[in-house]
Amino acid sequence: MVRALLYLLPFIALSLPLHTSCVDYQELGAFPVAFPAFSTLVRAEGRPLPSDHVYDLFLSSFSVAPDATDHVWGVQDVGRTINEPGEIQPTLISDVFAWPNEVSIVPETVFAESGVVCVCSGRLPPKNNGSVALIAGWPGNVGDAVLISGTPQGQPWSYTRAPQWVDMNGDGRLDAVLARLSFVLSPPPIPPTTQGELVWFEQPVSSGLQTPNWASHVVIQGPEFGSLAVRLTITGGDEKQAFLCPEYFGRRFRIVWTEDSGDIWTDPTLIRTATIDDDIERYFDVQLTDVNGDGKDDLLVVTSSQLTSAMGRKPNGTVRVYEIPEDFRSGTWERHVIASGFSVPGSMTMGKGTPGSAVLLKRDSNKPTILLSGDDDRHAYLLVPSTDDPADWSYDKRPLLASTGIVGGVSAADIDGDGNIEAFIPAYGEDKVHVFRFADAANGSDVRMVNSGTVGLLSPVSVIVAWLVHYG
Ligand SMILES: [Ca+2]
Ligand SMILES: [Ca+2]
Ligand SMILES: [Ca+2]
Repeated sequence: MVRALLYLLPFIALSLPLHTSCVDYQELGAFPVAFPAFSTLVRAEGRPLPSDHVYDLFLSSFSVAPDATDHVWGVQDVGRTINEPGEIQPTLISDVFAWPNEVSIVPETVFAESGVVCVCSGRLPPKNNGSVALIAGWPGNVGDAVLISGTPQGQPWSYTRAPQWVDMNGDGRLDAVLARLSFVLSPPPIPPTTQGELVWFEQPVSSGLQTPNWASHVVIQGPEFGSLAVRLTITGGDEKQAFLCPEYFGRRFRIVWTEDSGDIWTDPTLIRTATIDDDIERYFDVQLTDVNGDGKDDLLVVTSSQLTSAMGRKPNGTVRVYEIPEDFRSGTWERHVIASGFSVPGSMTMGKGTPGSAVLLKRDSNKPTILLSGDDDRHAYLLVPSTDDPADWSYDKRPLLASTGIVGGVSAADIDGDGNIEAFIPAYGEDKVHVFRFADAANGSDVRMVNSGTVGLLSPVSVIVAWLVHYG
């Protein structure tokens, strides 16, 4: 339905002069995938590999049409053909999932076996219940999906981001920890009611890879789309296991840990949370990485813009960095907003959001440029640091790509070992994945590249469709 609208509507050709002073880039090309949504690059492991720089690419794709078949794709050693992206031919991993979201690989440490793909899917109507599923055998003849996330009769949940693998009960087996969302759509104008929670699925004593319906345990209520497992310092210099929990609907950003000295999460009375921020933004994504190049990890966080007239103001989608305090349980997280002013084009903004996911284009010790998906604003951006000074948090936001529809989850790595970073940008409305290469500009040079794209006028679509597309 949305696709038909897109193609029927007139496009406006728009040439964007793109200008960066400390990063050089080129679009290598693109390859066709219907409705590409999430992209994930994973370092290949477990099989004879030609070099250290071997990455597999995973893609999810879904359609808003009620009877559509959705797909999970993989590209083995995507670096081999990266200079001719048009020759990239994804391999079908599965078409049994309704609304597949993030696709990733399960670390070899989980099952002592490489090549296990994990798929998270959405529950949203008109599709079926969401799930967390394991598929063994990648690359090659993959097996059937094993759904570890509970019984079909239970409450329907949607899973967006890949699990964090942590041994939560101390039995030596890594368990799957995820945020999940459940909500019920009502006839407009009644807004959907939402419930989010951080949950872990307990790896069974044996045959975890063949066993469906792992026992589930809820840690806290709130997180909906994602959580990130981290080990952070406390007073005295020790480290503790914790989970960073952005909340989109809850409009707060928290961290959760257990007071158990061995980081065992089975006693609910020992679980604690602290609020990192709650400035009414919609917290959407978090990564642990050294953003400013001072050698210490920071939190790279995206908050999403969405019109909320009921509150009398329009929240401002942002990219921001939090510096981690000495003791994460009690310290203050210093915030630096490095990009803001994102908005969804058009008059129909309900249920849409911008920006989307961010990834560091990290090559060496320099302060890295950030690649950012604009999501519903139909662009991809570069956030280019103004200087290499770690104390300078100013960035220039520069458009990299103008698309005809939603820009999906971006991914980047040096996938062919040439020292430059390659990035994949799914263009949902174009049925293709764009491929870019980034390099440091030569000293003193001012690199410039002109890219042309088209911007489509997306006519108003129903709130439900907007919700589905954004959160599928
Ligand atoms: Ca365990
Ligand atoms: Ca840092
Ligand atoms: Ca490269």
